[in-house]
Amino acid sequence: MGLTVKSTGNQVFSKTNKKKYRYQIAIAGNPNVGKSTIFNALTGMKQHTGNWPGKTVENTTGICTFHKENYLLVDIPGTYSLMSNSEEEEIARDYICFTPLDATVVIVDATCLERSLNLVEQIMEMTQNVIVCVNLLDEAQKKKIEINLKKLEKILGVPVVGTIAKKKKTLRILMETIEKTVKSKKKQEGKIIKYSQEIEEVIMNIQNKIEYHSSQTSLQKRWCVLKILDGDEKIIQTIEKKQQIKIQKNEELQNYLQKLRQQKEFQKQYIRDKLINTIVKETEEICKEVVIFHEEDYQKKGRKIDKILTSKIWGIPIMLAFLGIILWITIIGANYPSQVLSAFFGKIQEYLEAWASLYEIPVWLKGIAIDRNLSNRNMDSSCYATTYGNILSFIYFIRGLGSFTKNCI
Ligand SMILES: Nc1nc2c(ncn2[C@@H]2O[C@H](COP(=O)(O)OP(=O)(O)OP(=O)(O)O)[C@@H](O)[C@H]2O)c(=O)[nH]1
Ligand SMILES: [Mg+2]
Repeated sequence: MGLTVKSTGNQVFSKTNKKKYRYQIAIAGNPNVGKSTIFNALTGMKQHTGNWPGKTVENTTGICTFHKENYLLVDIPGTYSLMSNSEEEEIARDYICFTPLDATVVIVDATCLERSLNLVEQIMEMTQNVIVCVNLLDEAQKKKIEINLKKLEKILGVPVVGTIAKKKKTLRILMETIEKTVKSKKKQEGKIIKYSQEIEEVIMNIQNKIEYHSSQTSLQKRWCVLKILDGDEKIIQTIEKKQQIKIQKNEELQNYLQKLRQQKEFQKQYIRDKLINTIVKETEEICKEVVIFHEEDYQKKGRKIDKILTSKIWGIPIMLAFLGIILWITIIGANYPSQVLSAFFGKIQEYLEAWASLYEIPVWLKGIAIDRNLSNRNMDSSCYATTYGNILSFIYFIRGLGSFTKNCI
């Protein structure tokens, strides 16, 4: 059975009815890559989608029925990293990390694979059964970008599927891959990032000082160590609570860490940069292998614009200039179209009044249909609507710019 409306259904997951599904799948990815569009297509739900980042700020769940089996899909907020720098990142990280998931689908943007792959690598460090879904293939085609999906699959060691969210045929292939992954007896483990030799040695040392649960996989153990090394106390507390591992009260470990932090390169601010740099370099290398730009000039132009918009010198002034323009449109600019509309309706009213007098239309009917007060009232409400609309766009614009500056600058 394919993905018909009947098969995907409209059932909304309810917390009290957990037996409704057999498999639990997370849908993760950068903001604005089509997570909610794919989620909606698969579940038949109407989660809000739009062409600006940061709309989904909480987990949304829905059921997708495929080959008579129910899958609980969870649309988690879009993030650029899982270092828990923001509320969205924390929600996404905690969900992926501490929920017994059958698979995690990471949606990536085919038009900027490099940025998306950073998140893929981070997710592959923390959970098994990852499926990479390269979405927006139609946009990539327009920009003359080709991605070698087979090669990407081989390098990452996890299934890679190409999709165009609006094409159900491509989503069927995604569901088939999910089905194959969750039904496979063998837990799949993808490529693990190898850090420098000295970091790997420290990872081993820390690992030997921790008492893990027997149920923990080697991947989970490694991830715990990386977080301890990274030194983010909030994550460490969550790991202690959710996985019942003694970290802060583990004297041997704390003594070791204290000594380690005396070396400059293992101090929190340096080690985090090192870990991130390794991931970034790795994704750069992968992209060199799998992405082909058929129109170099187009790419160069795009990169130049990106460089200016996100540069430390020009980024903030450009953002302020945009804010100024929006403020001007909201307060002054919106009056011009309002005046044009007012003049237009005023003229129509004059014609209608002349016509009503000519045909001796009853006063009560004239009052309802073309009375000046009434039309003025309508004009007022249209003005209110315009202003309200502008204020809303302004708020959304500020939100968008906020995440833009946070993530790019
Ligand atoms: N051309 C094209 N547009 C797409 C595709 N997938 C999604 N879109 C569009 O991309 C925009 C963003 O999609 P969303 O589904 O809202 O993205 P999201 O990842 O849920 O975004 P956040 O909730 O902010 O994280 C929407 O305008 C979609 O219609 C695709 O495969 N091709
Ligand atoms: Mg969304």
